[in-house]
Amino acid sequence: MKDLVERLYGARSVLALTGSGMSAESGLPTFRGVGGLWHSHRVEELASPDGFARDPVLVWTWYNERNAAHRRARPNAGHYALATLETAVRDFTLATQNVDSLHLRAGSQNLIELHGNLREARCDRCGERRSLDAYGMPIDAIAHGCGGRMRPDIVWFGEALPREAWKKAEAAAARADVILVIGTSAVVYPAAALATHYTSRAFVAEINPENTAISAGVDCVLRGTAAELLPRIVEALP
Ligand code: BV8
Repeated sequence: MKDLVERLYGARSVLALTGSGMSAESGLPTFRGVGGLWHSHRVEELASPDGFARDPVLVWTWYNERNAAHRRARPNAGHYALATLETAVRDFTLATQNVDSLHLRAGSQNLIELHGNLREARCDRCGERRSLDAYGMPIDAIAHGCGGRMRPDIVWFGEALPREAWKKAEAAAARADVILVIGTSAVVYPAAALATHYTSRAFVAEINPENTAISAGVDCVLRGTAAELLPRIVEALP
């Protein structure tokens, strides 16, 4: 950890990439861990355009449940530590795969939501948007007047990431002196590539209680949780 703190202190530019493990200590289930989201649902049925076309009510039922869980959840000490770290680093970018808005609620400013978020729905035909409150999308409002369907403002498997968001994340990875990879199994692309393919010079540190697809290739592995390690790292900064 000492090496990482020294590098963070001397860094001009830092990128943090987070995944669902970031929100585990806020009580939200991860995707592939024990009791993870995918264990009770098949990915294809829920997080894909085909799945939505096949059964929009099932997909919205799942996303409404998650939206309600997100709103009940609170940012944890790890989310707040990243918001504090952003104030200590001149050029700090936070790219998250999460759609739970917890980084936003913790005060992170330069935030890129690579896979979208659950704050809004949009019509898949005319693009009209509708904010999602704590009750989510009413099932009888999925069909839109234009003939399209209201869908979560989320990036599903097989869909391209938002162009601007991806370009910004790629550029942040390319100029980063340090990349923190926190709470992700690093199996979903292209997000995972930010820590491996889009950087030539960064010191890459992984914060995760378990081994991941990129553990063997990073410069520093801190085996622990986001809410435990991130505050300690920030507190150790001179
Ligand atoms: C695309 C939706 C092309 C929102 C999600 C190579 C290049 C490009 C694409 C691909 C490729 N190979 C394969 C693909 C296709 C696919 C993909 O990556 N498949 C994987 C499964 C093999 N990628 C795509 O389809 C992407 N689109 O490539 O489009 C294209 C281009 C042009 C034009 C048209 C098309 C789109 C990917 C986005 C999919 N949407 N989410 C939602 O429903 O939430 S992905 C989903 O997985 C979530 O966003 C999630 O965040 C993400 C990654 O999972 P993790 O966050 O890592 O969660 P996981 O459970 O796996 O891991 C949790 C980790 O936390 C664990 O390591 C655990 O140990 C750790 N942990 C647990 N507790 C803690 C902790 N860590 C710290 N503290 C703790 N307390």
